[in-house]
Amino acid sequence: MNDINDTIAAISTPVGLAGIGIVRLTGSKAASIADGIFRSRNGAGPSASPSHQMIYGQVIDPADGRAVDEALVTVMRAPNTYTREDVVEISCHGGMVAVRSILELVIKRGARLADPGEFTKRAFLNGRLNLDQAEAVLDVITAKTAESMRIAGEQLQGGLTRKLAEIRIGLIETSAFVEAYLDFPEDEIEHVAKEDIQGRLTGIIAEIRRLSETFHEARFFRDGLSVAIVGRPNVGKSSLLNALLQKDRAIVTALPGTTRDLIEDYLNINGLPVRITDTAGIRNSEEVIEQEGIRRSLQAIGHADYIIALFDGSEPLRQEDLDLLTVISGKHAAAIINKADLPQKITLDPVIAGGMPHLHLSAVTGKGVDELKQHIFASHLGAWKEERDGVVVTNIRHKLALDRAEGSLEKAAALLSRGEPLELFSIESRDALDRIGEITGAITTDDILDAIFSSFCIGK
Ligand SMILES: Nc1nc2c(ncn2[C@@H]2O[C@H](COP(=O)(O)OP(=O)(O)OP(=O)(O)O)[C@@H](O)[C@H]2O)c(=O)[nH]1
Ligand SMILES: [Mg+2]
Repeated sequence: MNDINDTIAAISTPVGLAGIGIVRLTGSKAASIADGIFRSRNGAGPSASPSHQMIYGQVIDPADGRAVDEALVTVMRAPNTYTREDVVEISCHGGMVAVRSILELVIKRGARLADPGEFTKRAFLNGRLNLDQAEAVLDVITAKTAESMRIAGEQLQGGLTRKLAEIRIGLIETSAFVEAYLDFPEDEIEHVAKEDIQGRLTGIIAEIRRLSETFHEARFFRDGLSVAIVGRPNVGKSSLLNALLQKDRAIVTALPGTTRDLIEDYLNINGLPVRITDTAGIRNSEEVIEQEGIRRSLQAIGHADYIIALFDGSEPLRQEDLDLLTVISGKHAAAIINKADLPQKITLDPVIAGGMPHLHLSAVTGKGVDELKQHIFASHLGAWKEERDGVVVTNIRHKLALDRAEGSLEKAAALLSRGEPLELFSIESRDALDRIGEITGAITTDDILDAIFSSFCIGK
């Protein structure tokens, strides 16, 4: 376990061709470490710099006095910083060399290389962010559409924290009411008191459930919706991928068995990030490479949230098409009939018999492709418009904690209506409070924190 009192450092920008790169330090020695490697134009070291002001100068290798790069250094003193500790940011040239050299220098001067997410972990441990806000930082960084970013941004700004605080206050008030009643257990007020508690509880349960249910749709904005295009060879899967992406992403030829591997890309449908996968055509093949491709296609069917089963409308259904219908039966899928620009020879009965929605389109002319996009969106986010103004839950950890809180309160309500002693009610309501505390990080363990922050990038 790394020491939280260490001063840590990391490259906070991607290492690669870029105008500037930033090496960031946090901890009590941040400014003094920077003093040892930086010479400002006016001679004053970073530790003498006013807080939150940039100073211009050169990064120097103290071993030989050599100038490493020209840089702007900002010292930000605790507590008005991301981590609530002293933070130093060294902005130098981007690319592979400058940032790495500077990182090496600060590490030689006593900084430790930061773990993934360690800056944000400190922001949480030092009370600047709640745990749900800290998690939202990662969601902001990984957001693939403006809508995903908006949702993550609201969570980062404390939208979920405030909603949970409301629920928490409601629960505490109800518990206080119960405690008060326990002190004056007179028979004639019992009936009124119990009804009131019951009413409050029902309201809180409904509120928690509403929040938890937003997860079913909202999660796709965080994790993306994964869609696989599958079908026998030559039906136009790669052509459809290209038409959806509006770019020449996959090789298309008239030869069956063109695509051998999974081809993935992202598509933005009304702000929903959709990871779309083109697959190898499924058929009986003796060829080893193709067999492996087909194995991966079947795997993709297993992993996708939604399956586009593609058929060639210009030909009658073949045995391979019927086999595909069997493979995907019971899965969340749509039958898409391609090549609508050609005379149609397909018989749709076996497709329709499965109860799957079906659409006609042409990957070559593009007719029907927008309708398919809207269909994909609506198939998973049918109710999204009504939801979008309220607080939503996108993280499975939060959803599970809400469900457990709801479960405890359901138990509390049942105890109450069975006329069990109110003391038992208090145990359940306290448990619900703990579950909500797990979301915000009021209650947490090292394991939970490690699991959350290890998925961050280094430098955040
Ligand atoms: N007329 C017409 N031809 C199409 C359409 N979509 C695809 N094709 C043609 O069908 C042939 C096969 O297209 P691909 O996109 O490579 O088919 P695929 O399903 O990816 O095939 P495999 O990778 O072999 O499994 C190509 O000659 C395409 O030009 C369409 O909508 N209309
Ligand atoms: Mg293909």
